[in-house]
Amino acid sequence: MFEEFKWFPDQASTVAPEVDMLTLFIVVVTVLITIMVGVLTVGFAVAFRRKSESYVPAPWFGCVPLEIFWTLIPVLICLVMFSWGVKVYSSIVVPPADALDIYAVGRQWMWKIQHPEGQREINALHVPIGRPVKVTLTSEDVIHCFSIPAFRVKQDVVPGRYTSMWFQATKAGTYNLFCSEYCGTEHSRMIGKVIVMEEADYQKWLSEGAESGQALQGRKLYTKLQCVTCHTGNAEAKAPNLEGIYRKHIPVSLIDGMKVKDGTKVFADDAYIRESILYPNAKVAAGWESIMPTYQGLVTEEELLQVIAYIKSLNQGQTPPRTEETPTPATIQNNPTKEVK
Ligand code: HEC
Ligand SMILES: [Cu+2]
Repeated sequence: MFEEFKWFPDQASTVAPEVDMLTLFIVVVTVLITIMVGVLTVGFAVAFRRKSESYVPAPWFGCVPLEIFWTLIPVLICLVMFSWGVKVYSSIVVPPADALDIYAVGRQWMWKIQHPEGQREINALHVPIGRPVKVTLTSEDVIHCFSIPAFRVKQDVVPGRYTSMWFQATKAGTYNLFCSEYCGTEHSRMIGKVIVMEEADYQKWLSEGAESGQALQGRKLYTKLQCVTCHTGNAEAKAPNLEGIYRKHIPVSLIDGMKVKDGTKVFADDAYIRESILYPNAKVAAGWESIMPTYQGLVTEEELLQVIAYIKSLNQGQTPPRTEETPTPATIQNNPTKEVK
């Protein structure tokens, strides 16, 4: 029964040893201080016990060196914990710029994962060894928490918002992926596996069964959802050109229906693009009418991620022409021999 027992889960990421060292340090210091306080309490109770009915102890008016000693030492210990904690925390929170982008959507009760190359998986996450991986997270329903104990990382997954986490796996193998935020009846079964593979195996896995890239899926949606009728990318367009807007600063005229100062800009990250699609009037791009319809209820969180991946990949001159065929079931039925792109 105890063969499986481990004090700590595997250390399988770059931050795992750092987190463990810090945890160990805090535990050891806490235990030592607890023992010291316990021993002193009992020892003093015995040493300074009331020795007779008439015994009156000598009055004690304090001791400045002692006060300084027992203030400074705990302060120093706390500062060490604090600065060490900040160092470890910041290395966990800030992803390296070259990190691989992976997207995960949580829902009651499963994890749905998309790779930019088009692979999709449920309750499984394949990652290469030795490369930083950033996971952008969102939820379709309630708050979940994406937790990989062997990597010592966990991050809340919140509906209506993108959060992210990153890690770099150091050991090939299969590890647990948990939801660690109570999210309903079957929360305890919201369990997946993280499979860490050698780079070559990972590349092979990526190429197997990927329908088509995430951005390509997004491109299909871009025509299917009629985005292209307004965002044509040319001079007569009724809507801003979306080519190259990702991670640019965009001038806006209205925020939540309120006029803002000329020259106010917002940062076009994933969250901004998601908001532009679901709540087009939340921020209106300067110089444009707010005629964009909301796509709330028409796109799933997964499709949103695909559209965002597409907009991310969209470079100058790449907006598809408005006339491009959109493969809808109707056209396929009517023209069975016609080739659809
Ligand atoms: C009826 C025309 C119309 C349609 C259809 C439309 N949009 Fe828009 N879109 C606009 C207009 C006009 C703006 C600028 C005003 C604003 O920000 O609301 C805009 C703004 C945006 C922005 C912010 C751009 C920026 O420069 O700040 C994004 C992103 C966007 N749309 C994406 C989409 C996507 C994706 C679709 C399809 C799912 C879509 N739009 C469909 C008209 C449209
Ligand atoms: Cu959950």
